[in-house]
Amino acid sequence: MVHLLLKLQKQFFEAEGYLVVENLLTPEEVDYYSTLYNSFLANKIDASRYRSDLSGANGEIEKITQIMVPSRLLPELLEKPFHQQSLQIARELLGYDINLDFDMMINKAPYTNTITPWHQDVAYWTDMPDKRAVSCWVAIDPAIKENGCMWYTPKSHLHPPLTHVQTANKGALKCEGSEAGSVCVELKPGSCVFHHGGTLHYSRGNSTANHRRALITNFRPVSMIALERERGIDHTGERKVKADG
Ligand SMILES: O=C(O)CCC(=O)C(=O)O
Repeated sequence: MVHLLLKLQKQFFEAEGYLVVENLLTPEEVDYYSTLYNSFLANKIDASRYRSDLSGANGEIEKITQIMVPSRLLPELLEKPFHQQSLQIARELLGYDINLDFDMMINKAPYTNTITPWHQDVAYWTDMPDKRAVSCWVAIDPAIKENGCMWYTPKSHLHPPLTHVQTANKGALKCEGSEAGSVCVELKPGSCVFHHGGTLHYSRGNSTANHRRALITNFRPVSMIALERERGIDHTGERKVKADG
């Protein structure tokens, strides 16, 4: 079997809690996802059930559009390169019992200048006996500081989770975090970054004239996905604050 990752990359992920993989997708593949993404944003594919503004704002313009589980509406996505290759890398990082839990789209609209607050993904999830979890965030547009590329706090996944609170109007969860001591990950379209479920991260707002579109897959052990489903959790959009710690 062909491995996509080097041993050193896996070691980097384990130590730092994130890993950049350049050129996961070809320019042609990025074009495919770009067209599809725009169909979702323009409601040509009706995702209204799974769509919300992560900023918590209720205005006419969505600042941070979040569309959960796009592959439920378009199952063919599961067979396409992003899902297939991010799954393979997730397995190389965390083990061969890992599978897709959910996917999502997060877009920052032009000139909306709204941060995604510092948080750890574990704060969104029910507590799991097996804590292995990894997300893959692929840039569909160039992701730069000015439009809201991701920032990570290295090694933060090695500590107990921080206390989170929910921002207004069922907006995103947030905790304490800082750009100082964190790493800014600018990406070309088609390049991606993996982060552990415990890694502290955030993004600045989009102060540019263009969209900042990202497609995200999230992976965890098959047995933990089954446990989540037993508990009624399918990541279609509900947002709950987990107990502290
Ligand atoms: O795209 C963003 O600004 C935030 C993404 C995020 O928090 C995540 O993928 O876990």
